[in-house]
This record gives sequence, C-alpha cells and structure tokens, in this order.
Amino acid sequence: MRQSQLFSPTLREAPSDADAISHQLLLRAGMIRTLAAGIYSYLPLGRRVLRNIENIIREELDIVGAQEMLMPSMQPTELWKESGRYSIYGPELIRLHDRHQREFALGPTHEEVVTTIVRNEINTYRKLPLIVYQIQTKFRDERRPRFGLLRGREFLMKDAYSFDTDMAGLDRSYQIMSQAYHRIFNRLGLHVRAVEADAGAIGGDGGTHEFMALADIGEDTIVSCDCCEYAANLEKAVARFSIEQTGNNNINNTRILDMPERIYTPSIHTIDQLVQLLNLNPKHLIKTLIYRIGDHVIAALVRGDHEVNEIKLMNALGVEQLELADAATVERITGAPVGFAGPLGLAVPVYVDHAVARMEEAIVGGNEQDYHIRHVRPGRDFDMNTVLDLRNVVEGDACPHCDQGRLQFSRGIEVGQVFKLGTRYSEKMRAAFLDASGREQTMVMGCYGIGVSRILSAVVEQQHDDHGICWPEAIAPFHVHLIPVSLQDPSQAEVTESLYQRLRANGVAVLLDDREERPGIKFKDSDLIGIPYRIVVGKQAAEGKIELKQRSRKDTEVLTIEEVIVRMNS
Ligand code: 9G3
Repeated sequence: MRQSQLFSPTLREAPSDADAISHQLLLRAGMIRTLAAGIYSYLPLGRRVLRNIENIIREELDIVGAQEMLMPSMQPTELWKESGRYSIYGPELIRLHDRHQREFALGPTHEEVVTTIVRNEINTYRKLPLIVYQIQTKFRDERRPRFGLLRGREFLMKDAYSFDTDMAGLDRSYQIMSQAYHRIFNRLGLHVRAVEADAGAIGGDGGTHEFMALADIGEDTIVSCDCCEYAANLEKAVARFSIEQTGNNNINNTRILDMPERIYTPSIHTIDQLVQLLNLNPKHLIKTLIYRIGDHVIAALVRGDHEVNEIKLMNALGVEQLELADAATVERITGAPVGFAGPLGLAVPVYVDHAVARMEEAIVGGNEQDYHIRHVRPGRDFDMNTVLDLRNVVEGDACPHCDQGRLQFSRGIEVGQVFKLGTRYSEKMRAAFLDASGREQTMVMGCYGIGVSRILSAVVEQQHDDHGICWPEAIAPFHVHLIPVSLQDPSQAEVTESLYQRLRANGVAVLLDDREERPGIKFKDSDLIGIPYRIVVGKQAAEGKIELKQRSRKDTEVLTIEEVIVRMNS
C-alpha cells in the first residue's frame, strides 16, 4: 500500500477529550474517529487491525469445533419478555419501534436469540453438543461512555454459546472455550489473567471467569495472591478467615466485662471524624449501613476499616438490585440522622460480616443523635443471626487458597468472559431435547464473550511508548513500514521500488511511505502508527545497504537488500 493513497489522517496532538492513552493514540494514528459519544468509525488502518484480531479468534474457535453464525441486531422484545429479562434492563437496552409499531431491542447480547434458534431446530441429544459463535455489533446505551473503545455504546463482540445435554457436557465446553481463550489472547500479544468473577444479573449455575488485560486504566480491580494462582475480580474475591481471630465472642471468659457505655459524639457523622475524635483505629468500629430492597429494609455490618461488597450482599439476599436507604428511611429505622446508625435494638434484619463477628468489642452508632456506644460485644449486645462474607477484601488479607499468600490488587480491562448458564435460558425458552431413552431434557448452556473492539484499545494500553503504538506482529496493520529518506535520489527511488515489489511478491504486508514529506515527519508518523518493522532507504542505498529497525527496540541494523528480504520472510 502506498501511504500517499492511504486514508489515515494522523494528528500531531491528541484531542483534549481523549483521557485514555489508547484513545489518544488511536485517534492520532488515524485509526478511529468519533461519530458520537461512545460510537466510533474505524478508518482503514484501524479496520485492518480489527480484521487481524477477528481472524485469530476465528482460527482458534474453528479449531475447537465452534461454528460461526451471524445473528440480527434487531431483536423482537417478546424474546426478552419470554426470558424474563425485559424488565431487568432499563435505558441501557436500546429499544425502537418498526413501521408497524412493533417493539425491537438493538442486541446488547444474544442469549435469547440463539436459544430461540436452537430450540426451533434441535430436539435430539444426537445433535449435541453444539457451540456456535458470531462476531457482531452490540448496542448498550452506557450512561457514561468513556476511554474510547474501552467503554463504547456500539462495539464489536465475539459472542459464543454452547449447548450440552448435561452439566458434565457444559464443564467440557467451558474448559474447551477457556483454553481456546488463553490461546487467542496469547496470539494477540495481550497479557491477560483469568479471574473468578460473579455471575451477576445474567445468572447461571455458578462458574464464571473474566479474562482481564492488566492495565492501570482498567475499571476492574483484580485481586491476586502473591504466592499461588488464586485470582478473582474484587466483586467475588474472598479472604481466608484467619482462625486466630475467631472465638472471643463467647461471653464466658473471666475478664471483667465492660458493659456498653454511651459516649457523647456531637455532630460526628463519619467514621473518619469518629476516629479523629476518639483517636482510635477504624478496625475497632462497626459500620452499620441501612439498605433498601424494594420496600424491605436491612442493616449490613462491616468493620470500620472494611467496605460492604454489594454484589455479595445481593447474592446473599437473592436480589438483583439494592440501594443505600435515604436519610429519611435511616432516621425512621434508627431513630437518628445518618451517621449514628448502630446494631443495638434495630427492628430490621441484620447481616453481619465475619470480621465483625470476630470482634471482641467495638464502638457502634448509638441510634441516637450525637451518641455512639463503646464496649459493645457482638453476640452479647446484639443478635448475629446472619453472619456471612459481606465485605471487599483488602490488600494484605490472607489468601483463601494457600496458607502463606497475601492478597494484592491490580487493575484490569475485561476483554473476555465465560459463563456457565446452566438452564437459565433454556428452561424459560423451552430449549429441550429427547435423550437416548426418549425422555425430554432441558439443554445446558454456556456463553462466552470477547470484546473485539475493546481489544484494540487494550493492546495499545499495554503496548505503547512515548512516540506511539507498538503493535504486536500478529495484529499490526502492516508488517513492514518502508521509508525512503528522499525519493529525489535515483538510487534510493530504485532500491525502494524494487524492495517494495519483492516484499509484496513474498506476501509481506508493506506500507510504503511515498509522501513528499520531510524524513522527520515520516519517522514521527511511523512511530505513531506502530508497524513492527521499519526499513529506511537512505544514502547507503547506493552501496546496496539499508537500515532495519524494530518498533519495539532502540537499535537499528544496516543490512544488504538480500538480507532484509530474507529477514522479512522469516
Ligand atoms: C442487556 C444489556 C447489557 C448487558 C446485558 C444485557 C451485559 C447482558 C451480560 C452478557 C453475558 C454474556 C454473551 C457473550 C458473553 C457475555 N450487559 N450482559 O446480558 F440487555 Cl442492555 O452479555 N453474553
């Protein structure tokens, strides 16, 4: 390809609203352009990278027997009513009406569609297991699209769905797809870690992993052990309950027992203020949070230095939504304004985190304005009918899997996820089959996603430097950037042209920078676009010597034309 013909408008500066380095670089390299918030066009260079990513995904999925389909984006909302998800999703699910006033959703995902197709066509175990996939545009009207392709409203996803006769079959499909994912991300040159994750609203019979590309811009917090392989999304991560801290809430030990004592804490509303006033460590406090679930109200107790993990709380309550109670509700339930809530004498169900249950004594809100209470003993002074894992783990917590590891945090971009759905959709949508003895069974499903367009950004986040992008060879828009210093020089022009033809004849993807630009401009653009190999044809062309430089390395080599041809073919 001749760069004088290429539609790739590079920019000297990044637009001000691009706040992720990958967003800046993809814009500056002329690979994407914004049409509207969270909605992007892929210019030729960006499209070439996207296609390379897609092809690696296709190769690895076709090898394991998954079959590519293509499903519509326009989905009749009757399907979402049938699956029971129509009411779960709000404005994020883009809905429209056709000319006959029939309602459709623009597909954010395709569980309902694929289950309908399979249910209509398969009714015998002989046709299972089946894994189908598509690479297709998804629509999710994110409230706050940001970081360019990392969180868009229209994006490219590979979504796959497996159909098995039983859970054992699903386990096999899940394994097959997870291993294929590791091969895919490896080939993409993406540094990815699979972490245990929470199944969330999609539901499912347990078992879901997220594939996280490690990057500081990542919105997800990855928890991993510094000794063993344990890794989980913060939503899901648990700590080992260190046994030396258990006990002590039995009240028959001999120490003189301090009884609860009110302390005057005027206009102290936050944990920090309380810590300041009483000059103590937050781990000696109990935080009482009042939540509303529909018209129910509950209290959640965590230690002062911990945070409630609302995913764990929702899973424990078996609900899909909850929110902190508003001030009026807190006042009604506790008898005091926000900031003085405590567990003593509450008339609502109290959910207690393990770390609270192990506290010998604590300071709690007094359920009275301007008062807290100290020397409170969990179990003696308030009932602990429900003790469970309610909190976010913190760095330094003991690993739940090995006996000496400590948990550490890192940030990640979710680029893939695999779910065991079980019969969550097939039951509702009656995807059934006759087994070998002629009995009707419900299909067992799994679903598997890869954020194809998100990977474009994730790779740039992991592979760039101060001058621009460093594309891995497997997905780079071109393999070689051929740059003559001056095409006015006849020997440079001749060497450049013959090299260009020979490399292309060998099937090497070459971008020839034939623009009438100063060399400095050409090299700046070359660093920005990030093609893995750069061949510079300069003064030494007259002696048949040219320079070869790798984008990801500092040094350059002076080689003969023949040597370069051989190197680019290897
Ligand atoms: C919606 C909207 C947003 C959504 C969903 C549904 C995420 C939704 C989860 C999944 C699960 C898997 C198949 C490929 C892999 C991921 N956001 N999810 O279901 F209506 Cl608006 O998409 N689906």
